Amino acid sequence: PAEQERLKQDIKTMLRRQNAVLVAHYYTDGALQDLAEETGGCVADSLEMARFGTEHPATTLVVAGVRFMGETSKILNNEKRVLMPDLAATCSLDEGCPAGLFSAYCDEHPDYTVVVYANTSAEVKARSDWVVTSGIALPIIRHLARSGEKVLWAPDRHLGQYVQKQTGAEMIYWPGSCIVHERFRAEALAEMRSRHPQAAVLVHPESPEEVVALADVVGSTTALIQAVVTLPNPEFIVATDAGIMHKMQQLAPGKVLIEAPTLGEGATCQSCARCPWMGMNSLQNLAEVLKTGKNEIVVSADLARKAAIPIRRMLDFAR
Ligand code: CIZ
Ligand code: SF4
Repeated sequence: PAEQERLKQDIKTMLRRQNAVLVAHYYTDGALQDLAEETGGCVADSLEMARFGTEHPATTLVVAGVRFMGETSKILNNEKRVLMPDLAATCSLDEGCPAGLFSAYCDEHPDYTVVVYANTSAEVKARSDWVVTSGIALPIIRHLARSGEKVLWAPDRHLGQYVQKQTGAEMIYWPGSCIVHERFRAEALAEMRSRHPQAAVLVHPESPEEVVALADVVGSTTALIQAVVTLPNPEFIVATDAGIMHKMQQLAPGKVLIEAPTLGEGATCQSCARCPWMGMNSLQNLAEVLKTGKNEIVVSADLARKAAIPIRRMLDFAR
């Protein structure tokens, strides 16, 4: 703890001296989330992280999250320095949607509007018409459906199918999934719910359809946090990355939070509902990048210009 305190003081000093601000995702370690808030940065979902970076005057953004979040920050703020605690922090959705193959898929379907989830590389974003996050996907797809557009959706097929059901849009899907959310199990969840009759079930739409079907609330991380604060239930069963519970518990200290069951739960599976890549962010490697300036995100000006168009379209729509 004394060591941890010293580390935090060092980080605070370096952030100040370098005119840097820390932006952390809800799925990262609680210590990082706390530090982001204590130092005037933000803890948020990917949409709010992107927006925060564009509005904050700092000249260095330190992004504690996964690679696509750092890239999005760099795309929107090409003149700023963007650092990440670990550049190997990727995402199964991003990894499962390589730009070359994706671009070919788009070329095969020229009459479709290309909508990609924020969890993609800069190259994939540059090939798209719209970028969306889970918090804004429904209204954007509804808007497109109303104007008669057909949607090519990538890369999370669970989220895509959920959005399709809600909006009735004509959609085709790239076959990607999140290794954390696809592990939630409907049968075990139903059983858990029957043991906790007072609990509300909160599900992120990256989860399989049969898990989403059991939810009292389906929504983005921000929406699920809001649900814990506003719903009267004393207990919540949470089907998304367990890192989110830090913020939930902070805002609603009296509520009981229960992790939803996952595949391989028990002796064979420690922290199944924890994104291994989000978990690569720590106070140690955060201090290290501030000290050395390593792990800077690079996106060429030309690529950033192209990828910024569909992201800005989303940000303008959300306004
Ligand atoms: O699962 C993720 O990586 C999420 C929920 C990202 C986001 O939009 O905040
Ligand atoms: Fe990607 Fe899933 Fe990890 Fe989010 S939780 S970064 S979607 S692998």
